Amino acid sequence: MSPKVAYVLDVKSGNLQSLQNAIEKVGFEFTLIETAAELRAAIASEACQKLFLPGVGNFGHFMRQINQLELREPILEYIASGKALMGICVGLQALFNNSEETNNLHDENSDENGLKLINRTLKRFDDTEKSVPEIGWNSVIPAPGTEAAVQGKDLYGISESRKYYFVNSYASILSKEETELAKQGKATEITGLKDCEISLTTYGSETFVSAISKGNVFVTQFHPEKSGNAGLKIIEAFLNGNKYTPAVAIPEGVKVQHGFTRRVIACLDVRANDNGDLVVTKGDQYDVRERQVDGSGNPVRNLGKPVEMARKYYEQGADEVTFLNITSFRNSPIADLPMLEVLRQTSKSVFVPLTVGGGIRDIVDPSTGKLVSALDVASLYFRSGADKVSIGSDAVYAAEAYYARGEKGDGTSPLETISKAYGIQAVVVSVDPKRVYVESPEAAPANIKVIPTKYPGPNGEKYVWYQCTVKGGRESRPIGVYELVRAVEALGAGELLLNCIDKDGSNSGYDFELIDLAKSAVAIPVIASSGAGVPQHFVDVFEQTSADAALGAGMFHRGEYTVNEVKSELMKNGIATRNDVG
Ligand code: 1PR
Repeated sequence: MSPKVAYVLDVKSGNLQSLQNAIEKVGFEFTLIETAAELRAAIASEACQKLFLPGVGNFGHFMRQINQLELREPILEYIASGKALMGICVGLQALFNNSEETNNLHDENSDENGLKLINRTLKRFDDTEKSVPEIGWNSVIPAPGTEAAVQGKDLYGISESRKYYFVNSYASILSKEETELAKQGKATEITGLKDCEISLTTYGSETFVSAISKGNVFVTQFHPEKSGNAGLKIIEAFLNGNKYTPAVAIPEGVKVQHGFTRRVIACLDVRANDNGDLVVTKGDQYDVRERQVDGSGNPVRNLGKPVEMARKYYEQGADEVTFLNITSFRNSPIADLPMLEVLRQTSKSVFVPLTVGGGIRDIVDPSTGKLVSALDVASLYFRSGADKVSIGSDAVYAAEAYYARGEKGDGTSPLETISKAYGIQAVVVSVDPKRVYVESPEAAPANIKVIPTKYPGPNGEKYVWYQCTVKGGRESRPIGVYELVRAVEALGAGELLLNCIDKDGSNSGYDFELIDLAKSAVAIPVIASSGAGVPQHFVDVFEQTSADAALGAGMFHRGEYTVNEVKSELMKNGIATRNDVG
């Protein structure tokens, strides 16, 4: 029997915590390989039979890291040895010749070139018709004529009826002619794909290669470690050497909707209560204290324990879980060890993306008096199990500075430093705007985008602009949402979490005018937030806006509805969603 050990190559380009948790969850030990010497020793060792090559972020950076660590040759030697290799995301891309993501696409000697095992170039998705990056859940279908398709089996457990989590702006996109060839069962005739068994995914109008099995190498563009139980099955199948597994039976009456889905996110606002315990809370327009309590003041609303609630929502089918540490603008997150522990515990049992926000900025460590950079704070969150960090207040300051500099970054803001180090897909900007009503567009401050509103203000004002705030809505800033989101996209945000203080906790549905405004400004995905009160609100926001995801808090925390109920309502209304519980 082969030893139950998974080896993982650390190219020092991103965060391996989620993969470690997934490997341990399926009963294998996790062994990190950090140097060329260690990799060569692993090739020689009987104990090493399965190696992961995980990657996130920028292709050029990933390849440069491989070269700097002198790993290029040993990786090729490992593959030549015949032992099994599984690449994930940029770990798939590394097999290709090159990517449009690099600046040196045509330079034969560039240290950003791929391993050239697949003679193709990765291309960027067309962002005129869809959000880029692709962030979310999509189907992975074996190309017609491949062994898995012919046998009706699943390649390493990848099931057509399931969805998998993707985060990518670049992919091995097929041309129209290549897509046609693939449909005719001739995928091996496509340039570079001879000897490959491929699976395909469609995003917008583009079809790309989302998984490849070639000899002892198996690679996926999606993240199995973040794809719930469906993804854990793939990791398990790879580690157990089960190339073809019986196809997952689709229960009677269940209709599989193929394709990209809109996401449903459960959000947990977390803060210390008056006894110092971290609790999940929820406010009305950001006020999280109970009202009209006699005598002893207004305690923080306590809706439950963060780890337990996150697990519950995962089990109910939440596509992502977000924690917002809502008082860390006052406290230092590095002093907030319980929050780090919440992340550590949650990430061991929640295998969908975890985002954490609150207090991501340069700070002074209260225990040592030393400056800790926002990048270090983010790294601490990533090491504790977060997949993305969310920046609120500091992103507003960065956007203001961007305009003050004449629409330029200077590379020093937390938004820029974190997205440079971890990739834009790891950085969400959380926006906390308030409606400001005006009688006419001229009545608003200069250079602020004003829109007509269907919901006039208290004095009948027919126009509105959305003013950004910082410090949990306590301080308004002289910048509008439209201006802010354009700036943060340029500075390296990969996604927007679009709250709305007027709607927060109101149970009256999302603010579509705000969502349309943000979507018109950027190509990155937008998460609608604030105001969800019933499952129908999720249907409405997906039918009436192009929001990529929708987030709910109070309606889930108060136990009024479950995430499954939201998903059922979406399916009833023909909106593609991940139906993947269990
Ligand atoms: O500024 O980088 O330290 O980040 C602070 C983060 O904490 C920001 O993302 C900010 O939105 C959040 N925050 C700060 N104070 C509050 C508060 O409530 N007092 N919560 C707060 C914001 C908004 C949503 C909420 C939705 C959905 N919470 O996350 O969950 O509005 O609620 P609903 O579905 O019940 O309507 P920094």
